[in-house]
Amino acid sequence: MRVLILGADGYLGWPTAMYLAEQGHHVHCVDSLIKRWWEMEMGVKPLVEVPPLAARIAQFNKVSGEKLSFDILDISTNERRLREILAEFLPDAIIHYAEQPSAPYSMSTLNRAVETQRNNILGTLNLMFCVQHSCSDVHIIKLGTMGEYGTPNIAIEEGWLDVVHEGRKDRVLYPKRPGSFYHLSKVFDSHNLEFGCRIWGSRVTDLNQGIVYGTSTDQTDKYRMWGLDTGFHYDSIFGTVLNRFIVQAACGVPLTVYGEGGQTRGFLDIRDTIRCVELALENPAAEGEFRVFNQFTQQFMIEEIALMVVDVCGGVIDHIPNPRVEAEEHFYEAKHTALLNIGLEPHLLGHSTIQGMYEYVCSHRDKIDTATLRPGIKWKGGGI
Ligand code: USQ
Repeated sequence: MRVLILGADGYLGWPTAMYLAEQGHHVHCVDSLIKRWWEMEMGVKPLVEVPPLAARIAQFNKVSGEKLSFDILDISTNERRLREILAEFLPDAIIHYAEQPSAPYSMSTLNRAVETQRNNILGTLNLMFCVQHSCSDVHIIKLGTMGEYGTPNIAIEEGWLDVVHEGRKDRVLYPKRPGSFYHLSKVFDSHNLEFGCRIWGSRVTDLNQGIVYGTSTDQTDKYRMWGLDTGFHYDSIFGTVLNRFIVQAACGVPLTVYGEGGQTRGFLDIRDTIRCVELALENPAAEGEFRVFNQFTQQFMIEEIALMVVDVCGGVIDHIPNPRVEAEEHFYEAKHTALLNIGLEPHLLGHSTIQGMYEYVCSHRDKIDTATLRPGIKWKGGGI
């Protein structure tokens, strides 16, 4: 298939590009490189330095014999060039990762809340219109988030809810109660995309992904010696919780459980992210279908995650005051059968995965900037 990956320079985009190229797909990468600017703005870096996108694509093409192509492009501001790329490349599917991914970043100041929503919502809206104009039959695979649902006191369905109200039935988008301006941006995206399906007949799969962990995929392992790792964040802005706990254990500082640690979330291995996207690619949404998959494999409380890390890597847990506003003890039961039904075989979290991540992190221990580990951004009291 001809696959366009938006956000190909990121933690998920880069290993997805390498994987799909190795499966024989014709992959074109697009990225604005703005995440690198946000990292500089916040004073954080991935654990292992990530070469410029052009350099790593050239290196991958050289050592793998595959042929990734790329464009540097901001889809949220340059819809004209996006339209040209669609017309030139004629994709069968578009994988859209090109969004600001951090909840704390979006909660830090007014400008960053605006930047998050501008980048994410306008990027998706531009994509929808350009697809409609240039290749309306293309399948859009969009990275959403489980955080769109929040933590309701009823079971979470996969995107849609059947309701009976005053004796009448309907099927509605599952109610959303997101926990940050970042998560809100994804809610807006979902509504815009569903509207596009309903009005224009677009084909969309919205992957409501849980918290991703992992340092490695088959391709990053295979090509590591050529500097083709993915950008692994452990800081309090872009690092996700399990990745952070492993880094904290590796450098001997306490694991920062926010508040009680009873927050329950869906989790998945980075290798499963890539497989889920591939499954969506192989099983496209129908014309006019807004299809939602809840993309995670296991649910855990944050305290459980911390205890698992301590069990494998050692270390101590510090319950620090929660900088976020979120329920610390709550009901959580999220459905996630759709991807299993089309062939997902999950990598479940256990001793060997944590051990593997720990060894990878320890081999780069000298690069850890411990000053970026403690959270500095509070949900209440953000600046202008
Ligand atoms: N947490 C801690 N200690 C830490 C970091 C986080 O206790 O040091 C807690 C948070 O309070 C939260 C949970 O762990 O309850 C998850 O935090 P996170 O930073 O790992 O994840 P989150 O901010 O929800 O966002 C991440 C990704 C985002 C993605 C989302 C999936 O950054 O792009 O959309 O996970 S989900 O959480 O399912 O919405």
